[in-house]
Amino acid sequence: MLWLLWLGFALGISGGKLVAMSQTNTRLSRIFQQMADVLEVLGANRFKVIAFQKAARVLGELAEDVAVMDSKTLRAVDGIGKGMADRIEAFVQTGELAEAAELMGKVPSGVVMMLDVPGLGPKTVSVLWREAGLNDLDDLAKALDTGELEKLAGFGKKKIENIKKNLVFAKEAGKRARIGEAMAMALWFIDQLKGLKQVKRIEYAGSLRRGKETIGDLDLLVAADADDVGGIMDAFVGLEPVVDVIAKGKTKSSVRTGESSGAAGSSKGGGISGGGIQVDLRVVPIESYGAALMYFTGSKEHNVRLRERAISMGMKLNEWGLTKQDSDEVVASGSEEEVFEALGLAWVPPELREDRGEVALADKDDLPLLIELSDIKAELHTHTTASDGMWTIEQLALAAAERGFHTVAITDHSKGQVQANGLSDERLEKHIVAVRRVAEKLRGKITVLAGSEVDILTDGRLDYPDSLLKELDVVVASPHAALTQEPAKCTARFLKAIENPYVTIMGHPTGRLVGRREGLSPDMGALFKAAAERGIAMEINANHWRLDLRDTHARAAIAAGVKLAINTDAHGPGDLDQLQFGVLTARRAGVTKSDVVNCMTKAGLAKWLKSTR
Ligand code: DGT
Ligand code: CA
Ligand code: CA
Ligand code: ZN
Repeated sequence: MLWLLWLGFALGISGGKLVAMSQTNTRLSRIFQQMADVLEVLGANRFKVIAFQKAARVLGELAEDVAVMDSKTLRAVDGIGKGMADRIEAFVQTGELAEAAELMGKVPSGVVMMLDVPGLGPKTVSVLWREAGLNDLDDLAKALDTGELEKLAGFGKKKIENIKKNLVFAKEAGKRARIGEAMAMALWFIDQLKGLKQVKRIEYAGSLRRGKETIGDLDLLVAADADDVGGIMDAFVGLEPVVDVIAKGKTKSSVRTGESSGAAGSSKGGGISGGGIQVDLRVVPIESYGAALMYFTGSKEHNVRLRERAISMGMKLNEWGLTKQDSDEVVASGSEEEVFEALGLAWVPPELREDRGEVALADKDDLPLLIELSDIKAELHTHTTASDGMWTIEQLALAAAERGFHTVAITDHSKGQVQANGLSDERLEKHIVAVRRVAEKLRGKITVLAGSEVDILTDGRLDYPDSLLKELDVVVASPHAALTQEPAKCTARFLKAIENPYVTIMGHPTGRLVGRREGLSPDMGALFKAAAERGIAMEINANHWRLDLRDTHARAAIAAGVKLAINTDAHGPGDLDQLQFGVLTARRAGVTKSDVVNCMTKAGLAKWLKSTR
């Protein structure tokens, strides 16, 4: 199971050891939480359930890596008893936990999937399975339609309506993996295969290369000689994560991995359930690599547009190349640039290939100069140990400095976020002093700003009084509760928050979780108008669970003249690496660096922050 450990590294590409640490903890935390859920479904002893829940929570928050802890230290961690410590050590040594697999075997996999439907807790799932005899999501859908569930105690009309709605969402979401998981998996496969001497080139194509927030399957493209294809395919289907070979051929093979990769969409499970992700590998001769990369990058709609253009120019375009219609003479095929050029087009960045007007822009050589990861110079939404983060103020600031940022804002949660240890008014006062102290100490290295991620309350008021907000340099106002509010109410709520004179950024404006929670649907047009007038920024939260504003929203935002912020919402080591997904989303929206406050110079950013007051 070495590849699992590698996934940890892949998720935090530049963080080195620290990153892998948090991944072991996170993975175990998820496994323990899922074991707690399954135990509860099975009606196990309550204390046993609680022990697993507690261990899951402790591991989720632990700053030190259990993989490198000595046995004594591990046993001394509050909330980790001897039994849990034994399990942790077994997992660290072998990369798996037999007990977890055994436990999962006692419950049909369809029942485990029910746990991933938002709003269905283990207690409800237990009743559905053990009393109503439902074994999977299809059973559940049928029972919802026939009205059979209304006979069960505790299943009122409203609850049933809610389950119905969430089931539709979960079924759709369950088919696709989040980009964070898909990216890690793709990089893992590429890393394994690029070392083969037969492989001349290898890249990921498809929706991943276009930076979509969710990925249906991975598309890998290899360049090699025809004689070498067999060996490459043998190596591919023999890789460790592969549990199922769907097809193995002379140009294409498809496999399925065993890891759920979040395909089941679970933020708590996602490890020991779920159906894995499909990986397609295609091998082409190096001469047609460019045309093939274009074809398999898609999107289908973009490809159709290009083929039409080729035909209108007396040519044919397919995965083998651009050829003359009458003679089949190859016009271009080796590189994407050559093919685009032969079509009279500027090279189109993959993120824009969605048939949203990009071909017309490429025709006029008028494509936007898209933002790049290296353009980001500031992080404006972070959490420390003061609320629910794993880093101290100084650790966080140093990590940001190491990335080459000139500014970082510390924005811990406000008091309404009780479960996230949000700061009371008094604690915030003290926290500001602590932040200023670190700022002084690190002067010359990085500018450290005092901020808050203040809750937007249900009625649009903020969770701190203006007198306190006034003391802060950065105020990120975000919704964390009432995330099913109806659109009109939610729009009014957010407009009120935007009007607050101290707000600088509106954070993750829908509160959705990709594949897990739909979130709010305010009238974005109205919000963008108000934000543009106030001169404040709307956030693209870069965490691959969030990614809101989403691409289409961000596109509308810049059209409305709204500034954007791209923040990681970092809670610990590795989280700053999430930035890549925020940048991909922005690129899909045609965002340039001048649209994004995180790309400003140090002085420019300071000036903008002042201007919002
Ligand atoms: P996904 O996997 O659902 O996230 O989305 P894609 O875009 O990766 O779609 P996929 O994996 O079915 O195919 C990869 C690319 O291959 C797709 O973006 C365009 C190309 N392609 C596949 N099938 C067709 C087709 O029937 N016609 C055209 N023009 N292109 C295709
Ligand atoms: Ca795909
Ligand atoms: Ca595919
Ligand atoms: Zn946050």
